[in-house]
Amino acid sequence: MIKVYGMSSSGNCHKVKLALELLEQPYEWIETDSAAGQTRTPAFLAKNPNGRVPIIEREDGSVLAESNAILCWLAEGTSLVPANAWARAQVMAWLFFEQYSHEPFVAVARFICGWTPADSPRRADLPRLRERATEALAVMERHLQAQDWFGGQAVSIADIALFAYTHCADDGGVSLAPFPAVQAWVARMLALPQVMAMPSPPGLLPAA
Ligand SMILES: N[C@@H](CCC(=O)N[C@@H](CS)C(=O)NCC(=O)O)C(=O)O
Repeated sequence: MIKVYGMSSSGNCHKVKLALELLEQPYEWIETDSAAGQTRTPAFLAKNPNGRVPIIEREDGSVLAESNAILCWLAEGTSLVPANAWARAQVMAWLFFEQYSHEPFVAVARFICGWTPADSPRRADLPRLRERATEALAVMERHLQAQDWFGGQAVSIADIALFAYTHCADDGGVSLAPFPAVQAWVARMLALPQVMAMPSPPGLLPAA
């Protein structure tokens, strides 16, 4: 059985949980609190020298890091990845978009609001992060005005990757209110029986 080392309130880790649930694949979840330094212990660094969750570990001890690489591996040959090469490349484009243009802003704003003290100097970054997060959501809105899903005609790993931090963007003070198509897509995702919302950060502080 696959082991997943992840933190339940992390969107990158939530992606892996959602994919395994959608694929109805059994797994063992090992709660690993990155905010408490559990990804920086010698034992964890031996598995992932980059010191971050999620990782998956197979029965032979081999390890894979990076949430979107994990999604690709888990979903290989399933309905969560289109068989057509062009459609599959579109899915990849959204995965790279998520890591470069979305997660560094939506997720980081949420991290600052949820895990740093109210007087943290990092809070000075929030206006810029929220601006960039809103730009990413506008790109998603434009796509979703014409299509129900990110990877073609059905839910795919692109939807899983983007859902992870989008559905709780408000935790970081990033509003979905200007984006009705994004809100409708979030509702479509949550209507899937295997898809659940992510737990809030342990100490969610006022977003302002
Ligand atoms: N690009 C990585 C990002 C992983 C990441 O940033 N993980 C955070 C939790 S969301 C972490 O483990 N941080 C611990 C640390 O930096 O010490 C992925 O998609 O898996």
